[in-house]
Amino acid sequence: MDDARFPQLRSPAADEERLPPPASFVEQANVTDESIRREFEQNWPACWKRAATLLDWSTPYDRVLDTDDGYTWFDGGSLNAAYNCVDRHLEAGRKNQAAIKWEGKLGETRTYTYQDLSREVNALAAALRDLGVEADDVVTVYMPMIPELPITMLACARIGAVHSVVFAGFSGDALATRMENSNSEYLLTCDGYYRRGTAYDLKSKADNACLAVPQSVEQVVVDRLGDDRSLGDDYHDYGDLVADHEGADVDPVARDADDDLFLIYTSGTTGQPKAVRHTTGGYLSHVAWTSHAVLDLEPDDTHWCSADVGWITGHSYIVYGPLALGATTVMYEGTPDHPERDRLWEIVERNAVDVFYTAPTAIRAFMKWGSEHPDSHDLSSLRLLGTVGEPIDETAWRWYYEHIGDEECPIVDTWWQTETGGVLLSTLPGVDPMRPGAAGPALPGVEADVVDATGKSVDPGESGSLVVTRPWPGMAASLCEGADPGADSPVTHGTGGWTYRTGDSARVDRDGYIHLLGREGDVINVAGHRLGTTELESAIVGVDGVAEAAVVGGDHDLKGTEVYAYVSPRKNVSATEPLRERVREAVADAIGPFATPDTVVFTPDLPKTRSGKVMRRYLERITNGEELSDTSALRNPEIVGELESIVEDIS
Ligand code: 6R9
Repeated sequence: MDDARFPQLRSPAADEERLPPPASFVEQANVTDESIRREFEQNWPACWKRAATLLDWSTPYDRVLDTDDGYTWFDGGSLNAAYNCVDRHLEAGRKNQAAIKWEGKLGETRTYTYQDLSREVNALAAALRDLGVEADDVVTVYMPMIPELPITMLACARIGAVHSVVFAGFSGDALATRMENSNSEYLLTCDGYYRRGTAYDLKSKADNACLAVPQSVEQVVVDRLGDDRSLGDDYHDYGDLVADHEGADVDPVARDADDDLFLIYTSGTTGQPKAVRHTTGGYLSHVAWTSHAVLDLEPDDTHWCSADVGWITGHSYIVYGPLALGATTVMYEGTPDHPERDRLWEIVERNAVDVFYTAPTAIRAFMKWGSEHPDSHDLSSLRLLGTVGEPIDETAWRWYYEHIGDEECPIVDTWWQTETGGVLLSTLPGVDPMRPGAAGPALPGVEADVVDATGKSVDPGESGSLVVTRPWPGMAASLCEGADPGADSPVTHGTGGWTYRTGDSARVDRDGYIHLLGREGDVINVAGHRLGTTELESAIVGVDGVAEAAVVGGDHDLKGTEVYAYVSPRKNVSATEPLRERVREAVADAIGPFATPDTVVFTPDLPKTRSGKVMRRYLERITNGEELSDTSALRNPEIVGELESIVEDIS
């Protein structure tokens, strides 16, 4: 992808701008020592012990990084994640401090102190054990944004079980694929959830998934809707299980540093979602350290990351990072514009939120709704703002800085991925100047580069592929699998050194700040959600009457990218509205409604090379109204003009 989509990021003015962090922030920041990068540099990887010291270990580790057999962070050490996120805060005298503040639909709220959280986690952990869950078993969690979701994650962690949270917006089919892949025999879900005041069913999707997988599954269901519907007797009621185990005290199971903490599925370049496995020691250290150094969290803080716990952002910065540090974490159910467009600001004000972390796609929506919504609330509790998930353009950055932060709060534009576990690129808010539109340099201890197709570093200002050239504690354990030469692994370890190909394209400026330009290849990022084009295409070609399909991203003011599906019907099948609807439904069924194509373009043929490869790059240019200068590589160049006029007609 070239960087024409983000012209703001290319302007020389943006490259030179440096906004110092506000002095009032620096005075109190967790990390203010400018020498920190040098220290990490001189003493790498030993400096990462700073991250591990934020945790309590059952057994101290022997070495920070062991490279004898793969990459093991904090080798020899053992710890329990639930102990670190709950028990030790009780021992530190904070049992009455709020751990989770939950904002439900229409003004409904719940607060769990650390003491409450401990009680709930212990009761559920005991119940899971009674159901037969053992250490290393995979427990699938398919829940919306209710407190039972983090409680379940922590209950699993307490007994050493591996949770696999599946975003509640995924379809039953997508849930089944993930449960089958991980051979998970336990599913914790709920009857339904609320969105914009309407109740949605989840239980029947969960039931369909259980029917579709070969293994037999024990289901535990939270009664969220409270409508006393009969759900059948093939499941356990979450409330009853917890009540039956009230007062239980379950010893936290010490896990080796490289034992799995959880699995999470993400879209890759292949048709199948891939399982990303995160470790207990490295992952937890990394998210605790980045919550401390990048989000500047302190135990007394109220932190609000507005993501869904079903994605990695929610795992790391709603649940594990803030709770490991003993802070208060806010979670909310629903949408930012219901009941009113000031919902988020009302929540910030009422909970005196200190740190707010959201996605550029949300900021663009706030901007469109108008500054009167934040302006009508007292947001002076805010100290730091963060963004994650996609590049943030300079206009949205400034709006966020002025209207939400009142020019008093630094913004951290944090770049990372499901595979990285936690933040890898960001300014340190108490140390580095900010540059709107650039994520910033690599964090201390992290080394990143932008390279060309041969792996050579490109000059400042040139775009290329973003690579990370050293391991880091939060790296997924699954990342290095198949790292032997020739295997299709993103990690290579050879004469050229250790390299992880991130799949993003980027540009580095003269100060070493990295400007992200978007995904390379077959992954698109829609409203901060990663979608594999192959996954969508295979759902579409499964529709009766469809011959071929290609999916690309089109520029969108709010979502950043929207999904365009180019579909060619089979011979003698007409391109009708019902077919279009079936295409959309097929994607909603296979993946989830959030992935439904915004636009379905029917075409007699797709642009192809002489060898028959679909040229997605051409389709992307056509979608975005960009010139195609040379179509000589195509077998069917005539289709280009035809598609250009179809696309022009719809936009
Ligand atoms: C945490 C998360 C990862 C992809 C990543 C990149 C994009 C994330 C970004 C960013 C520009 C940022 N991305 N943060 N792009 N600036 N600050 O989002 O994980 O769902 O795995 O997505 O998101 O393209 O490769 P994940």
